[in-house]
Amino acid sequence: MDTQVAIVGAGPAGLVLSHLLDRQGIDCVVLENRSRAYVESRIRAGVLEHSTVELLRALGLADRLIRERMVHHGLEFLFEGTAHRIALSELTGGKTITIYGQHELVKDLIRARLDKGGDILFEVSDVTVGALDQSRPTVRFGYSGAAHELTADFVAGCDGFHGICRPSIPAGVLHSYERVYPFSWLGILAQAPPSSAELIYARHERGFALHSMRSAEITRLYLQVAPDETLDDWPDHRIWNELRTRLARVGDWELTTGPVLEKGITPMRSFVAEPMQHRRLFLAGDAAHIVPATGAKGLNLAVADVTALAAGLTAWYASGRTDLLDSYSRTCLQRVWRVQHFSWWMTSMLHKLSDDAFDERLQLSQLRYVTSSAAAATSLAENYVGLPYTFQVPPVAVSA
Ligand code: RFL
Ligand code: PHB
Repeated sequence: MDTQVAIVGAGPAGLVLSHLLDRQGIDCVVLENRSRAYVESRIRAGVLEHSTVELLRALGLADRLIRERMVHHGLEFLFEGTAHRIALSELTGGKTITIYGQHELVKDLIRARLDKGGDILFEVSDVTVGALDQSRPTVRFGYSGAAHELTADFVAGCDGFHGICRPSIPAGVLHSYERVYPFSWLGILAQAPPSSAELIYARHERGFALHSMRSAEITRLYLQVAPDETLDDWPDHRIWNELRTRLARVGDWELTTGPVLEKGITPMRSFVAEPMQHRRLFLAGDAAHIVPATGAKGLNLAVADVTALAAGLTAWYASGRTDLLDSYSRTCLQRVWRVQHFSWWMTSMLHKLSDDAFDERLQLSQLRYVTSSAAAATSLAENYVGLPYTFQVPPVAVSA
């Protein structure tokens, strides 16, 4: 088997990259070790930045998203029993955020790719990448009971944090920067109408809570829990009681409840591997970096990475230019570290970090500041809706 770009991983990074390359007439094959049903039902992100939506729209991939999404113009911070609104759109010249489940987006991206005759191989096994310093690197894998070898000009490692691409890079090349937080998120999806029109980020003395949603009938809720806790420690009634406590506010407000459709626990971690390239292997998305979910940035950052990568590959195939590929890692890491800082900052401001009263006073002071100063609120808002791309975007406008 032979292609131009071998893409490992059919998450948002790999799938968006496959569409960007297709738009440029560049061949690619996507290899995914899970089944299509599994990746299409994996519940994860919900918040899409303004530029993520604009890119999907320009690629002609946003029809269902535009029909079914929820557009939000603001969010709330809840602390000391009082909610404070951040007017995201007013503070960012009209930008909005979009609520649309990551698994719905993944479904749209897969369907559109297959409809165009694109190659996505699901349930591949034992993927290994090799010959990275040759002009034609190889990806070996098992598929339908047989061993295969795919040769390509480039390999895109879009296989997430636990993938094989990053560990294939020889020892000593990468530097990792990491912070593991002393808490996790327990997330539930509930058959219950949202209790509020907007997202609520709550700082409470018992720990962080987040009210989000997926539709007019489905709520998505999160609780800060201890890192060693399991789902067995959290029967549904305990989850609802804790959410009710942490989301309580002065005045009239009630938490809507309903059957829990899904629950899971996610550790909170910040991680960056530098550089994001080794020879002909380019890392993108969670394969290269992880952010704690408090900033709602991971998927958006994955899309930004592959947009920069597609620009580099487009220039290389069009004219042999190597400058954009050579600067890929440097270009991406600027945004990666901005987003790392924002996500760490949101996490530190909102979670119970310790029993130390000094930490608590600092958090409350910061929350009062961002909810009362126009300058501080604007800084938060422009990061939350997503800063504009500072790099070249390959031509994607729908013209034909
Ligand atoms: P993914 O989505 O992990 O996709 C990687 C794909 O690679 C496959 N894979 C392999 N395939 C072949 N061979 C191998 N050896 C392989 N190993 C792995 C995997 O099966 C998978 O299909 O990475 P990608 O594409 O970089 O996308 C990143 C995002 O998924 C992630 O950053 C977000 O989900 C993070 N995130 C959020 N991001 C946002 O932008 N907004 C949000 O609101 C938001 N909320 C969240 C989140 C993540 C969460 N969890 C569960 C981690 C909320 C939560 C709770
Ligand atoms: C979500 O809706 O899943 C969500 C919203 C905001 C976050 C993280 C996750 O910060």
